[in-house]
Amino acid sequence: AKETEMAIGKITPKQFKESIIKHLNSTFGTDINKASKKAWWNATSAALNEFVYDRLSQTQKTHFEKDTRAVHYFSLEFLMGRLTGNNLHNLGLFETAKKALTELDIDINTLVDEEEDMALGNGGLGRLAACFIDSLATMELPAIGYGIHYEHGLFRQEFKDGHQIERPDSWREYGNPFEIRRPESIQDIPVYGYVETKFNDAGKVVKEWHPGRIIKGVPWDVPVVGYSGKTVNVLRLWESRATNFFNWDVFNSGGYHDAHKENVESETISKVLYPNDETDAGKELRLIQQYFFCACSLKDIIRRYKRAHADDWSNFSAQVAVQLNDTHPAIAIPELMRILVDRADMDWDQAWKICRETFSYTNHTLLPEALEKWSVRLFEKVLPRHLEIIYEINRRFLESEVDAKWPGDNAIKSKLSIIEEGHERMVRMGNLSVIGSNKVNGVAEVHSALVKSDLFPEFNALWTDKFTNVTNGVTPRRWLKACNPALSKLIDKTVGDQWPTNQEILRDLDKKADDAKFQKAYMDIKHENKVALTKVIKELTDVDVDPSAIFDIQIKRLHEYKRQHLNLLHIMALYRRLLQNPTMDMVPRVFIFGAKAAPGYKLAKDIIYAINKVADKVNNDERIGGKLKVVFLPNYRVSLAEKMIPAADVSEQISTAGKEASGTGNMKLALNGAITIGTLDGANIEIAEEVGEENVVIFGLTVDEVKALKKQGYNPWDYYYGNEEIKAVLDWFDTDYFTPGKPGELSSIKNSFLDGGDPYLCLADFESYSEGQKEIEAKYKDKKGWARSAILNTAYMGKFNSDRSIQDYVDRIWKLKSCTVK
Ligand code: 26R
Repeated sequence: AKETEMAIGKITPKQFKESIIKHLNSTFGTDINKASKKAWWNATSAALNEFVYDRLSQTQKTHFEKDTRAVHYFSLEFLMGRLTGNNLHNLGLFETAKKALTELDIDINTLVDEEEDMALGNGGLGRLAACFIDSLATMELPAIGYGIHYEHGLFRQEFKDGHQIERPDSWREYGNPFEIRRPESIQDIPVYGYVETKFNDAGKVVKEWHPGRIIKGVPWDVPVVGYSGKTVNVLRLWESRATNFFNWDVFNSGGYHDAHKENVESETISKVLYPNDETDAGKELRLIQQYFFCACSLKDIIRRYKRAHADDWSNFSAQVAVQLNDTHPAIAIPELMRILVDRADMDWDQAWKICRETFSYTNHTLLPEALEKWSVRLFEKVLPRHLEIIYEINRRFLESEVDAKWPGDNAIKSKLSIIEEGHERMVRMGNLSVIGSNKVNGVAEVHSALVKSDLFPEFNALWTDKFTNVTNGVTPRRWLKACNPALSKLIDKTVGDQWPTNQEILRDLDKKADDAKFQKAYMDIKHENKVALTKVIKELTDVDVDPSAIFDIQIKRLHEYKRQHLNLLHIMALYRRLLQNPTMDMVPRVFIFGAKAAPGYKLAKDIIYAINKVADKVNNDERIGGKLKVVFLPNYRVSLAEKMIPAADVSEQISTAGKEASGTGNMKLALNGAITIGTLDGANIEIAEEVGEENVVIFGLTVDEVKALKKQGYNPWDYYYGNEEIKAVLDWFDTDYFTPGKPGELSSIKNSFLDGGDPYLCLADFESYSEGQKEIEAKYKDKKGWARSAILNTAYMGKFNSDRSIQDYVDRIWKLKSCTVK
């Protein structure tokens, strides 16, 4: 921390305080006597920004002067959360600001709670992008994040009688001090229209796209402050605006409203984040969003490239790496082809070479319903020229590369084709991404292996070197240092304060794993964090929980494959055991959930309702003496995660093996000393390897066992009739026990397990899960053993620092060099 304060120049709490007061007065037109909470937060942010903007310009200047190669991270989602605390920590100014505010009689924790989350993402993929740009800046790597400046981020979740209600998220209502509008870098983006085939002066056939509409893209820059504050990169987010000149005809002929209608439509593009996680709806607006931000970003990149290289394209792929965060930005591939071939008049082969050297693609899911496909009909309407280019990419690929490897094999051709033939012809964005990329990676070892063997086996046979793995990671700055200050201080005291940037150092904590004094200090902090969460639970749900109970936490989007309903089955089984035997020896346990369901995902919403109803009943049942509590915290988001994770004893990572690509919440929880109960899926496998089998609880079918069971024919009824506890619990869903007077309200869940075929094998894994939970309880009863395991989880999580992930991207994919900013 000391070194950091040197880097950004010394500032005393007194000076920081004066700066806050100055901003209250002259930036926000108020004063210390009448300032609102929001004004205090805004003024503090403005004071901190004085350190940010200087470094931002300095970074941009250095990168330009040195003409550095840079990575451009293209993502439809950046789940940033709050920035005030994070930026203060990364600048080494948190303690200074805290003292300054205390002198003004303001509690810094209350102040930072004023900030709305910047929730421009759904879940794992979006939060990963946010951790990655933190690591890129921290590691002093030249990088830009590109995305959309959504007016509304992920919806706000409320519960009404236990049902999820979605409300719009208006995160910018009170302003956002952490972004700068850059109207000088506006881009014009064409959409719709038709393609004309012409001959140019040289008698060559050329294509001219006559767009039906032009949309303006206005960039907003969010500074990304690296830890130590030396490098400040940017996240550039595009807002859509109508171009006014386009419809003067309509306007002048009296169609005032029609002219405005088109404006409204253009401005709709960046209005709202699609709330679907893992199910593709194929909506026109979503395709336009994807194209809009890719086209803006490529123009921005090319403008910057040309400043140094004019019209010489030969260095383009040496200077520019573009990482596609899933297939969502894959339209960037044909867009760059269009720019090179149609606009720069380059020949196809040369353009294609540049494209393939520029792009790489990260796959984040194997679920078939999440693999993006767009109908040819829609493509033709929105992006007619891109469809032609995709056809040409496809024709050349099939006729040369595929035919050379598998001559005359039409079955393979139809499988590898970018176009899926059928009743409605579709464009497969996954195939386009693989064909147009330099490297393709999965996000955990097991997932990357499945990408090769199950998702793209023929592509892997064609280009083995294209496929690689980069296991995900999380930034320890936000997910330990900032969110768990007490534990961070204990770690500083024990192994020194360099761990936030050096993955190896936490390992030294293992020497203290059996030290009674250290164990006590570590577990006292856990207890204090649980006390703090207890207050949050009371505020949000009005439920009283006991901080000495086991806090068992499952936080992630609500999805059948993540199996919150398996957790629920076990809770109901426990409840039933307690009712049958109220004196049963049991360590009190609080099951805590946080999850949003996609608004159109009926069963996911039913599961939320069921958990809330079971919670109502269990929490108010005096017969069980408070041994079991269930709480579902509303509106799970980054800032709530920061309060839950430090307080977790148990981390639920219970997806069906082969379905969770990686998971990243699993890493955050283990880093903060929660013991994982999990399946051998995604990064859980690597977590177990790192922390040691005795410090996690693994249960359930493996990937191979899941495959074998499905192949042999899985019948959930066998488990229903074969296990009286499963039968009793499932039958409970049909009664009105949890929904008095309304039997059948929870039946959809039972049906999903039985008539629905239990696609995610909850019943098959139930017994093993229940045994795993007993093991958790037995471990917890051994206080010393538990403390040791918790400490070793923190100690051995170094691998899952997102700096390590970024280093893997640098070595295996981007070949970037760091650049020191003076
Ligand atoms: C196509 C569209 C509807 C869509 C599909 C899927 C939109 C968003 C998604 C989100 C998916 C791809 C996602 O978030 N995947 C998660 O990525 C994390 C980061 O790699 C993983 O840790 C996690 O396992 C995976 O589910």
